[in-house]
Amino acid sequence: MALCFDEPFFFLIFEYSFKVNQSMPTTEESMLYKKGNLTNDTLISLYKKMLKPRMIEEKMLILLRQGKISKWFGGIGQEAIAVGVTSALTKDEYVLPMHRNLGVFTTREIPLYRLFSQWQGKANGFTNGRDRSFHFGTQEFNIVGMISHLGPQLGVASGIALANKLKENKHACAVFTGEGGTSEGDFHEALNVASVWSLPVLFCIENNGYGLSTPTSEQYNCEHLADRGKGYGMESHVIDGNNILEVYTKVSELADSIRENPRPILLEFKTFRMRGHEEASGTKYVPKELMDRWAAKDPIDMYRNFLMFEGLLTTQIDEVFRKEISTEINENLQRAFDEDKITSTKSKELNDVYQDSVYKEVNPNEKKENIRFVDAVSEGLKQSMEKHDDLIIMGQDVAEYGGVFKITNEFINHFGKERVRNTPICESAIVSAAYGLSVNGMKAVMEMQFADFVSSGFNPIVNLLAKSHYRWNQNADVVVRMPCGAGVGAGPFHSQTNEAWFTKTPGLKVVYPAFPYDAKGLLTSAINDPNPVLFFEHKALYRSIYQDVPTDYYTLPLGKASLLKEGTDITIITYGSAVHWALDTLAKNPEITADLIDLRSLQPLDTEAIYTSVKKTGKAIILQEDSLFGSISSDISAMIMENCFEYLDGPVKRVASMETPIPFDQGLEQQYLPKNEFEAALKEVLEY
Ligand SMILES: Cc1ncc(C[n+]2csc(CCOP(=O)(O)OP(=O)(O)O)c2C)c(N)n1
Repeated sequence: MALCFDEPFFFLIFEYSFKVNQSMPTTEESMLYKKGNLTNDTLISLYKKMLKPRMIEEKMLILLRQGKISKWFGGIGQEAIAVGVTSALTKDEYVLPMHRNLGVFTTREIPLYRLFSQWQGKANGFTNGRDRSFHFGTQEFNIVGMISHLGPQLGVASGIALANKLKENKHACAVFTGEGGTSEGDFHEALNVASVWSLPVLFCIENNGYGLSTPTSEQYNCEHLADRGKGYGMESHVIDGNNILEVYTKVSELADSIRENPRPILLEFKTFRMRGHEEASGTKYVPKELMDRWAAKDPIDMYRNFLMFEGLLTTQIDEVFRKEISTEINENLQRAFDEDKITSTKSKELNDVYQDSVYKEVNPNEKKENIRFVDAVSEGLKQSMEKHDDLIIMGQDVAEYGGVFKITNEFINHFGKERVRNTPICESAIVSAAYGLSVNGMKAVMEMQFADFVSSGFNPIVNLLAKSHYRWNQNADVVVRMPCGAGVGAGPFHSQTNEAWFTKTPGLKVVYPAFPYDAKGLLTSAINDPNPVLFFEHKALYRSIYQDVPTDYYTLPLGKASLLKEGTDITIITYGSAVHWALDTLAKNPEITADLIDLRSLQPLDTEAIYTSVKKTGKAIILQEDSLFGSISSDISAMIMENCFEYLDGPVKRVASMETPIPFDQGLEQQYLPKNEFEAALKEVLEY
């Protein structure tokens, strides 16, 4: 039953309260609450909103003991924060909770049976049984759930806030982290980006005393985490996280303020974790006095006292509220328990890893220009920016400077600084922000200055972007451009071709063109594709390879190899700069007639092109620039053995770089690369 103060029910409460108040002492806690001009309706509704997650949790603890649910991360004692913050936002504003923020989900009024189904891994949940507890999001309720790695959540909020700011929709956004999570680099990166870009986001730290078993004294060395705001040039506040009115009033005021005047604010809510990190782990390491002290500050008990003192609540009415919630919990739980266990098929699971993308072929026009690889990438990117108004480019030095390879030269003159964004040096936050843009309906291309530096943004790529669609049906419309490769004397940190780090990860697409024509057409398609794409651009090809390329916009399909040469002796499978080594070798040895396959995409991989050719020639050699072990050539070799064994007239050969880091000295680098070994290896297989 919803409580409304112009209904007769109100008078009933009032009567009761009046009587109760006669005998109720003034409590110290009551003095803590400042109701300002909040209506009685709001005061009561905040109470009920806190009561619900508390009662759900109490029920969960019983179910846990009965072995009916698995892990549980308790937020008992912290409800005022999730409830207060969520109540201060409008329902169309995004909120990004963590593992103790049940109050976010209940305040957004997600039907409880859906939450219970989620926790039981059932179909009425949000992840089709694919992810657990609070690791889910829902666009229906504008909630973006966490990934286990904690920190990336903050960068996602920066991306969502960026989209809000660009859309000028005057939306605020709130993201949560524990104080433990603030030690991650992602925290620093996300706050710094949000500050530099004046993004309307509330960064909410729930400082609950412990990160698993680690007390705050071993987590950070400053008095208040909010003090760090100063270092980011950011307004910050310390808030009593157990006082619902302080949380709600302060956050409402700040949310209003950032809607009008976009900027990030850091909020530190002081509270305490009253249960174990997760239920099974207990709280032995927490001193009893500390527990007792905080138990006396329970946000719900204190607030109840206050409401009673104010004459807005009585034990009888409290009982009515509890009964209502209890009935709602029990009915919804029964519904979730009655729901069948989830079933699926392998093909459904595989289909859901990527969002369906319909390839729209746009044919090149007649007019062509002879341009370099680097120009083709630039053209594809520029024409995509013209085509998609919601496409944002982010990267280090990409704006006025035009990027270190000048791919985005003069882009700001055409598209402005809002869409061509210089970023601080913070790959992880920018990948996360790119995901946030996508969650909020925009598209992003991020330029890694060098592919090597993707290691600093690795976590959000393989955990956030790659798993998102499978986990909660949320696509990640992000292209990460990867200037890569050796042969330019750049040493171990500017020469890697690290595609194998990503081809291993389901959920990512990996594209690796070898020619200007392919680079332009595949880049436009990668940008059209709603899935995350790692787009490799070999630096040594940038200014050395020319081709006639259509001047207008066109697309090429991802996942289709190109048969560069046809022959009968052998199949050569390769990609990237190694395509050119193979071409050189064949030019030098005209007597060899080979099928030369340029893969162009590594994920999806055109296995049909490979098998068709190998079945025809009976021999296969795979040439790549990457070092051998654990690389794509190993998989292709195994796949040929498994699918074409009866057609083979010799062993499949792999030719790849040495198992060392990439040396700087040009002589050493040439020795490292397999270019000069390919000819001999090819002849060896041919003679077999
Ligand atoms: C990157 C990463 N390292 C370690 C963990 C394991 N872990 C999960 S929660 C947690 C403690 C988090 O503490 P805090 O951020 O303070 O949040 P709280 O659990 O106290 O709410 C740890 C260490 C993790 N999930 N991710």
